[in-house]
Amino acid sequence: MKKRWWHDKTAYQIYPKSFRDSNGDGIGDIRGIIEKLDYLKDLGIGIVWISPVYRSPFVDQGYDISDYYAIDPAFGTMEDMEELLAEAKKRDIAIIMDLVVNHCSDRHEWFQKALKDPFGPYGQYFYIREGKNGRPPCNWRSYFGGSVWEPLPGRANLFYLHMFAKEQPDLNWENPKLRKEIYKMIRWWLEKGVAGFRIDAIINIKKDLRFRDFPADREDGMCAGTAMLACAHGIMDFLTEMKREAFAPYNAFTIGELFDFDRQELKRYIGEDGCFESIFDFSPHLLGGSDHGWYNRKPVTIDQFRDAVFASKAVSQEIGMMANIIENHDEPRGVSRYLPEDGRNERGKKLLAGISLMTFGLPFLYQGQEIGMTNKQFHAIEEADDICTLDEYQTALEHGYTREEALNLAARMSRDNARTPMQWSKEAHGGFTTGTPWLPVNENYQEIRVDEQEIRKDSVLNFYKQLIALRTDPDYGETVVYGKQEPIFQELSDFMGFFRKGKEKTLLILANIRREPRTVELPLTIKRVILDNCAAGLKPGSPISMEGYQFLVLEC
Ligand code: TEU
Ligand code: CA
Repeated sequence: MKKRWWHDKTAYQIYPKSFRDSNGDGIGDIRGIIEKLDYLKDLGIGIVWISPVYRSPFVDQGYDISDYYAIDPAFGTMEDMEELLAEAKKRDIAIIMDLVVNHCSDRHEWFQKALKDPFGPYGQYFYIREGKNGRPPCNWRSYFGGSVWEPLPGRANLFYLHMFAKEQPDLNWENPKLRKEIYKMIRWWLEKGVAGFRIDAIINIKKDLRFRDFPADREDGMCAGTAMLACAHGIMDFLTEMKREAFAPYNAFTIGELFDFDRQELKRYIGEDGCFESIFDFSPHLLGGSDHGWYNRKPVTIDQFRDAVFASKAVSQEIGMMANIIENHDEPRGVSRYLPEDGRNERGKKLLAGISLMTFGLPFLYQGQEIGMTNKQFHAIEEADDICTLDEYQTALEHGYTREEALNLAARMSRDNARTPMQWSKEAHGGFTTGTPWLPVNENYQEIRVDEQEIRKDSVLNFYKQLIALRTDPDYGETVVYGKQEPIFQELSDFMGFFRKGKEKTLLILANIRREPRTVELPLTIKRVILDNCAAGLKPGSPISMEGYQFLVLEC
């Protein structure tokens, strides 16, 4: 694998609205991020992705952009952004922005002009089509519920396409003028000093232009819009052009968010000839999913989780480095989702951290993960802010669940779980704001908070620091970053074991993912315990006995 500057880094996602509020208006902001750069540096972070801070009406929390060249006043000013870039640079932290170019906001001037003149040049920036006698052109369902087609106001039988909310019209990538506008905008930000981009929902930019009906997958007569993606060919033309025209001249770091792509084609996305530097590894997150909605998701076992990670790494480590995540702003908190109930404690959280950081890949943390933040408690659906949660709640109701059941089902996967304010201290609202936070802080902020974990040696936070430091460790760094990953003990249940075989060192990683202890027969002799989440130590020889939820990194 050709070495890249970012391979030994650890990355961190900031959801700016909930990270740190510097002026007491209840909304996190860019100055708040600047305040916390030293915290990130101390954690060992080398790359920071900031979710969208562009001007936006916030129908989808900034993923609906009305001006790509402006900072939303809720987050600060362009000067704040420039200062953030300069301050991050001083600390050797690369800042990457969110690139949301599958769609924009319906308030964007392009769309406003398209509304005025659907057949004019800006109409060509979007997908505007005739309906079937006033009904949508086809039966695709949007990600957030309802048809992907919305009537164009004041125009009989004309519709525009939106894969996400109706306030997020899809941009027409088939139009070379639109593509040029986007590349120009990307270069403008790279010129300003951003190191690259996390690229939102990018697989959606290529449509099957036949816009035909698919067999319905729910009683609503519609079919998930994603079904179309398998029939949409030729996305690589767009992606390689974008790389050539926008990213490559600046050597930008790019990380794609893709769900529906052909795993056989990974080589085209990452690695030496890939159109991106990296993409997120969502293999564990896809487990248990259902076409019918969140209410119908299946529980995921530890063994399924492990096998999904192994299967993904077996392919990707031959090609390039994907990014390991356990959660982000769209997913529930990993510790609430993947750990069995009796393991949702500090020991279990360290184990999950260990798995995520010791498997082959670029570790990508989400704010609050490093202190083991957990899902939010929902008492009523009115507490939900996220459009996706509200839609999934409705879907559950429509399928006969009671309001209480529907609430619990929606809460399990809600995107608000990870969007509650960062828990900095035991002060009001976790020290996130001196005002009233836009989304209430998690009720457990007194127990789970940064200031307490910073000074306690055996905290989750300090375990993360140790794991992160291993990537640049003079003795073990090469093995942790590039060592070949080989599974072992796959026949055991509720257990995850693997080697990382580097040029000079071999590490053995063992995770006993259950409450009961167990003994494990080791195939090699152990030279040293590098990390242990139990501080239980290890007696020489084999078999070894492992405690419940013990996690070990051993040198053999
Ligand atoms: O997410 C893309 C995406 O596919 C998600 O909608 C995902 O299916 C869903 O969140 C699962 O609950 C990106 C952003 O990360 C997300 O926050 C945005 O809402 C979305 O794009 C639209 O921009
Ligand atoms: Ca603020």
